[in-house]
Amino acid sequence: MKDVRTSEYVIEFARMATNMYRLGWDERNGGNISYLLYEDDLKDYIDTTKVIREIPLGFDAKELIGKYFLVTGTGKYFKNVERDPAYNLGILRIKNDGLTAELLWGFEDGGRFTSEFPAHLMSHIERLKVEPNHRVVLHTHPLATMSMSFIHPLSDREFTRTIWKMNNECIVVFPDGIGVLPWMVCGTNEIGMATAEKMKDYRIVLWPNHGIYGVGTTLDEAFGLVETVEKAAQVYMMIGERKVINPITDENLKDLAAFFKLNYRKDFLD
Ligand code: 2HA
Ligand code: ZN
Repeated sequence: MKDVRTSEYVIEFARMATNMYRLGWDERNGGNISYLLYEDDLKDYIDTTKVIREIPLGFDAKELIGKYFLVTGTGKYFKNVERDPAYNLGILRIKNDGLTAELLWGFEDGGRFTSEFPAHLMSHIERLKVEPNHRVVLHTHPLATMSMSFIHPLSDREFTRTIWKMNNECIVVFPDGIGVLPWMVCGTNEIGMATAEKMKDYRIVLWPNHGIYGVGTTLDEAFGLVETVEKAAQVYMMIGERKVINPITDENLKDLAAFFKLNYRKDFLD
């Protein structure tokens, strides 16, 4: 067996954690990522018959039985993932009872998965229903998006409209818009269920006063969604109270949608 730390997915995952830390998105133990892996990814690296230990999930994930996830650990810092992946990350399989994670690699200090793992798994379940190639759930605390959530109305429509109008690219990258939750206690099954409910329609979910979720078929895609929202939120925060005299209008957005043949949320434009 080859060293898991030399696998393409661990290297890419760890690099992304470093990048997100450097962007200032993941202070201390902020943020978490989970990445759906397949037998084919594991076969050269892990003996999947050897379970290191079992960790209760705290909810029923029967839709994901037998699926493998590479995931960040609770209390672990993004800053440190690349230096020591086997301590900060774990590879888990959802056991055939649907209630337990089987640790196959990592969490070498006896640690466990991120406190947001229920929200991740519930989101994986919903996204797999609409996108069979779905693989990544990413949660992070980007500065401008968080800041904007303190001062902007929190409806899917209003938040999406404003972000769409901060950069022409936004409606092209996420024509499906942004789902916005009310303030909720993080780390609970309740916020997990509310996030997953939004994931039926959206690939981006805002947790006001806290951070954001992005999903994708690849790490790059999930990251790119969050990066694009964050850039638009930076523009919004930089404009501040000043009067916008050259806006992106609803008509402009409709022209973009027509040109790029976007299946966008039509009810979000006037
Ligand atoms: O993992 O970001 O939401 C730490 C968090 C909790
Ligand atoms: Zn968080």
